[in-house]
Amino acid sequence: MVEASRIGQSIGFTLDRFIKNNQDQFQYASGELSQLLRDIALASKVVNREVNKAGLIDIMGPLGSQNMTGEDQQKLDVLANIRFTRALKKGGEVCALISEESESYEDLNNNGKYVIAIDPLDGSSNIDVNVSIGTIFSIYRRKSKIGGPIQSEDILQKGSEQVAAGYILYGSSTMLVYTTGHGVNGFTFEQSLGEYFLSHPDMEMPETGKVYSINEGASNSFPEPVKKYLQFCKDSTYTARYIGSLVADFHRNLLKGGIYIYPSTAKDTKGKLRLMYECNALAFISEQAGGLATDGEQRILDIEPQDLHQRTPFYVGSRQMVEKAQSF
Ligand code: P6P
Repeated sequence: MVEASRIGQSIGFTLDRFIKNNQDQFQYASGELSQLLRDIALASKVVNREVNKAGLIDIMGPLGSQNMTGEDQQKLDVLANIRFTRALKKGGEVCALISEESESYEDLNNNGKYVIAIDPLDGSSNIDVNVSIGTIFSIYRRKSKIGGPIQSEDILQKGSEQVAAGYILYGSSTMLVYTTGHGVNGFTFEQSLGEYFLSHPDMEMPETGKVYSINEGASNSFPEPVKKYLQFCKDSTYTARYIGSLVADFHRNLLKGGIYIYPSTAKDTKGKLRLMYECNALAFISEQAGGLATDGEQRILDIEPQDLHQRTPFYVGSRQMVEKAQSF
């Protein structure tokens, strides 16, 4: 309770102040985490400004190129990737960056002690229709010798190796939510001051809920257990909510309770979502908030990655709902 009250008293603290007040929880040199989160917060402020005026400047619409996974790149995707890469390179703490927008990892700072996996702008197909979009990031500690060449042991780490993770939701308000393994805290961006303020201390995902989030357009090719679980949701008169932007759907479930499912389908036989820079971060956050995240069989955080861009089926949300879905 002491912990919660300490955090409770911090409502209204800026992100910087909150990190400083809680940096003793970070198992490595405290200044490093502050620098990493400051770099990410800075880049998110720039991206937020560009997202908020996307309609005004000709930076909308497809760039005409495709990212390495063959998805149409929206101009803001590319801009966001540049912003986060530049901020993290300048910050000096990151040795390698894994991004949805780049085929291989990027070498940033040879003496950096951290590896970051990031989806700079997830849900980008929603940009042109003014629907919330998000940034998702995972932070790992480098395993190999500092200053030496990056090794695959640095790059392909299990989700359980994350030292921090978070997301930014560019929605009706812009929020940054992160964990370092000691609970989950949410910060709301105050545009006029250009600062994030603690608005959601000690976030906890409700044990259960009545919202299921899945793209039923693909339901004909869902695995039988998923079809059975969906029927259970309908028989239980649950509500269907699908924004089509992972961060927005996840954030709603974190606050109100619910389950988000992206199963394997005929089109995406391993699921559509990416383990390294979408699912691992949200799985870490959901477990820290009392929720659950699996691939239908095992914890997302236990999956041994084989490839930077590998996909996985994703069942995430309120503990009892994910357990129920697993029971089918
Ligand atoms: P579908 C957006 O492209 C995304 O990666 C997630 O943000 C979102 O939840 C999902 O894909 C939507 O995919 O196949 O339902 O359009």
